[in-house]
Amino acid sequence: MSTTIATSPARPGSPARPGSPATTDLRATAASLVTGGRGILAADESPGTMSRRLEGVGVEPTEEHRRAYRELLVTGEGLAGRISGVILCDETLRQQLADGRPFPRALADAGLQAGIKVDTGTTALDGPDDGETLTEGLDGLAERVAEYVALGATFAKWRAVLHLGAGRPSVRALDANAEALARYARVCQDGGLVPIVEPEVLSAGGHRLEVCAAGTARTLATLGRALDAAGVDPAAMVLKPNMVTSGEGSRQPADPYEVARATVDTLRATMRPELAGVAFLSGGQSSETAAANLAAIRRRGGPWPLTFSFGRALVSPALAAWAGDPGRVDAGRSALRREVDRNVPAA
Ligand code: 5MM
Repeated sequence: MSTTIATSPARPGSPARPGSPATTDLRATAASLVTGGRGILAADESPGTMSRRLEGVGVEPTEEHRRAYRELLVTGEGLAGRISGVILCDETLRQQLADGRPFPRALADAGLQAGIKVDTGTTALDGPDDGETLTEGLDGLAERVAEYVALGATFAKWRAVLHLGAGRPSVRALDANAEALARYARVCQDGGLVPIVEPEVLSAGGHRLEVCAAGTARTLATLGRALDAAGVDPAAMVLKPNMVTSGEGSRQPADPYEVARATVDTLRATMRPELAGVAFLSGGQSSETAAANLAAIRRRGGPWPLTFSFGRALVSPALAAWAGDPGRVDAGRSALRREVDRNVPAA
């Protein structure tokens, strides 16, 4: 099966517009997030999302339960050799572990970097019935970045959401979200945070892999042009894309070989080789499927480190194993460790 990139690429390889003052420190931080086979744990569900997930395992959705769950995630033994950092939301970044240490301090003590989700969520792009969204959060971003740096964060994350379907993603959705992602990335680099740039093409639907490949190619090509125009230093950022898969409702799911070929080919056609790295989201795939697809993507290879920045594929088993029971914290940690190990290549 061949995959056609139905869009003009972002001229990978041609020089970026000069302008970003990204330093060698930022480039080193970006590289450290994605090298050595290590990945990034996405534990940045906003309070509303986290509360729904707690309720899903029968736990009362209080601030203290959200805090205790995140403490479980970041205090497992041996995480530092396997993950480089943890993305937190604003609430968690300001919370403390039971021993009184702020989360960023506890992460640093464990050899892990603290990341912060700085987008403020999605809004309807053209009205409530439109179905497409724009991610917001640029207002006051420079000031918030300065505060997050002071609180100990070294990197940030912003997630744009693109939908597949008739006429989707629309040019308006692509342009608006790419512009916001690029402005976010530039503000972060100017303020001393490595931006993780997350354009997620959702997997909802029963479509074939080629549909996802075409939508992802258009998304990444638009994003690449916006990043260049904003003067973002590609070597001081991490891209967090979806894998190119068939739709989650597809009757004939693409196998890991097909996913890897389409994913890497799409990335190669659209993104600069100077990127610090690519850390994939899991996008609702099962833990097993996400790990198998990532392993195949790594085998295919690219000019960048290829790793994971999974949320659900890493933490769902841990949340279920813990289920709010203080006596099952170790069971939760073991479940997380198992999923992390599944995605870290053998040395
Ligand atoms: C962990 O969930 C993140 C934030 O969710 P909300 O802001 O919607 O509460 C989310 O951005 C996540 O980091 C990415 O979608 C990747 O997660 P998955 O589960 O797809 O790997």
